[in-house]
Amino acid sequence: MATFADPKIVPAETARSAAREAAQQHKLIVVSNRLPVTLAHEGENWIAKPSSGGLATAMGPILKGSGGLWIGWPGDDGTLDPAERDRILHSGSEGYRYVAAELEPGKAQAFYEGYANQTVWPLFHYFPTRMNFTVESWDAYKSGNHAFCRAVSRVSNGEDLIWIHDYHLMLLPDCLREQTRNAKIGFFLHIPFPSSEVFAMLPKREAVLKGLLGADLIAFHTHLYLQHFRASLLRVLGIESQIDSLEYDGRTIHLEVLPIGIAPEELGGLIDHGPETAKYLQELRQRYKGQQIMIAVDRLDYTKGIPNRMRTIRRLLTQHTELREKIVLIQVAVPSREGIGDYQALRSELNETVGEINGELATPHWTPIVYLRQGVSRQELAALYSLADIAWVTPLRDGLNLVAKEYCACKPDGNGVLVLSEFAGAAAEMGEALLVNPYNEDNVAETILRALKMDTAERQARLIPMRERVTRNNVFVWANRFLEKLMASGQPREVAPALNFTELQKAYDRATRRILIFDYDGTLVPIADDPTWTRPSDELLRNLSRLTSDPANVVAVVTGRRARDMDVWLGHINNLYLGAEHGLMVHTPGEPGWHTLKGMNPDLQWKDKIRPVLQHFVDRAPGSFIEEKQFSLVWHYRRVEAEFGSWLARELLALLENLLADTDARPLHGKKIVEVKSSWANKGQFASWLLDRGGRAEFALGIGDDATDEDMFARLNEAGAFTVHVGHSQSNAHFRLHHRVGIDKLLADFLQ
Ligand code: GDG
Repeated sequence: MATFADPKIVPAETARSAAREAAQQHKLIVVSNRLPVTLAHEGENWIAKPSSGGLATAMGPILKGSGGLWIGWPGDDGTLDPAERDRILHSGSEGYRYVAAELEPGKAQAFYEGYANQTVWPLFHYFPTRMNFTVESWDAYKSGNHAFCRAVSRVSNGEDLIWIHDYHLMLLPDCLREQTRNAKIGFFLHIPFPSSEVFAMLPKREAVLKGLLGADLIAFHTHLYLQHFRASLLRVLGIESQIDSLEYDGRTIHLEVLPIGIAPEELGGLIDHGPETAKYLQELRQRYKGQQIMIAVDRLDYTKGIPNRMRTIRRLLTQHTELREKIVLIQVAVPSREGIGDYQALRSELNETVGEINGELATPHWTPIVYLRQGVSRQELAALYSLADIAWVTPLRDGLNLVAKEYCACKPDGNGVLVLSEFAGAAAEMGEALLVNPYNEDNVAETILRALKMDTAERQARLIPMRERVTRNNVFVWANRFLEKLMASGQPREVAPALNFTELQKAYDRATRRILIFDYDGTLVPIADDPTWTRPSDELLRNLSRLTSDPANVVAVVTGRRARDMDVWLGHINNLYLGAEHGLMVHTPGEPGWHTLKGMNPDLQWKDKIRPVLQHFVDRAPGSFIEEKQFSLVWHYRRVEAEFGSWLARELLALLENLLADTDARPLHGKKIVEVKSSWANKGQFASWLLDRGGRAEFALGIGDDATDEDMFARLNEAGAFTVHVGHSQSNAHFRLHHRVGIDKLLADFLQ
């Protein structure tokens, strides 16, 4: 059996020092809703009381080593003078700085108990009917996040490692990103990320996702939560992602699965080396001699399934009377969020249920449920875990659940059974536990019965591997991995500089001959849900007419669309060159109709082979449709459910690669489309042709927003043109415009 001294196990010190080393190069700033100390009244005075969570234990050495600091709310009521508050906080410090986030007076409660704990918390734990939303609570959430942002900005030099924790601060990454592109911002979500179907119910869902996307690294406890997050990005914002990253705002955002660990030595070590724990344990053993003990430790929260547990024990003791006086459930239930109605109701419900069960079943020598509606010390907690034959950990939903891991750490001989809800994130790592569906109380009762009867060999065979894992994947290793990932992320990518309008204007004004090429959708007009809705605005038509009426200008609009659309929308503008079907079809001013570029005549036999394939995808995905152009076929899936559409598109692309292998046609994945077209039909060819026709131009400009514009940029760059990418993707263009509305300004400027 492995022990903490086992050399195979990553010693906590190694992990600590690696993280410390990483953090030493930058200052580390940890941000969480609460500081790891709480300001509390002691008689007349305020004192700083440390809280001994695993996070504080893990971060302490790293923060000390990096000269870092921890920002959070210290739990005061706002009446303390700030200098005095900081002095008291400093007196409680563990060798690094605590910085108080200054929430607006009277807003701390609304921030904590509003959107965070009455909207996000219930919904993310799959309790939509408990969700409560008000505009005021959203305002308090926003202003709370801004207050944290100000606190970080005051102490950060813009180059730090910033590690933000949890659902209270989901807007903070983006608030900070607006102020700095150089800080590395990491976000860890401690609670579940729900299925996209459930997430979609969240009021302000777009703002929450955009808030998170300010980070360079976003990490979750389980792979499932990460997948839910990706699906929500696609469904709510239409953002596609890879399994471990996504491109957004010109940055690569990394996604990670990092289940948090515990500090096993901190708690487990108390069993052998803590005299208080040993004494307490001895007393408990004496007290419960001859009985099997089941331990449950939870915050008093409706997600933890405490009433279900109470109903289950009643059922067990009613159906199996032989268990009476033989088993005891010790339930530690620490009051929490007592200002919220649901929590008050739960507290009353449990008082009543426990009272009823004990009243009905207890004997003069025995009480079936020992209910502690209060916290116990870490020493007592370690003794209780060590005493217990069974840990009864059955939350209805839980981000991870540390109690499951703590129990394993306090069972050095492995002689115990972990009964664990499959809806706790910890279940993903603790497959040897007896996994149960907490909603099926019959099944939980049977499982508890099985655990009570389990022999020592099976108990050990199950618990020891989990214990080893808990020891190895401890909270130091977790923090270390997060910081390593964060250090490696956020490497600024080569992004083109923003377009300088003044410079461009000067060059435009100086030139006596100019060539201007514009893409249509996403550049001159916004992308619309239906491609037939993107008719040009009157203002755009006026601007294009005025540009083309200057004899110094050769102006073209080139698009992937059909010639027919371009004719209808732009055909009446004099002197405007038009390129359709990615430039393969051309309309030259002064000449009637359209012709193919350079008289090309591509082989189109592949169309007959591909059309039925696309039709099959249309049948599978209601809302999708085929667009037939002269030289290409397009499958549009903008109106298909986002995740399904994207999945089918990937399948279709793979299929087309095979089917088209011996033709000159190629599939292209555009914005919510899959298009098949001749490989040599591209906007680069069109740009070449126009440059030849335009003669010696002193000024050339090409603007576009999607992948099909890249060939045009490459060709125009060779000609020394201004090339401008609209948006945030990687591009060959020399300049970048954040948003297409900038084009309206640009056209207006040219025409001044
Ligand atoms: C959130 C997520 C995720 C409890 N009673 C006492 C006491 N505790 C300690 C336990 C444990 C902690 O509190 C509770 O942690 P959980 O993981 O069970 O749950 P949450 O508080 O809801 O935490 C959760 C976690 O964040 C970490 O990411 O696992 O899913 O909801 O450490 O031991 N400690 C003491 N006395 C008590 O009476 N000393």
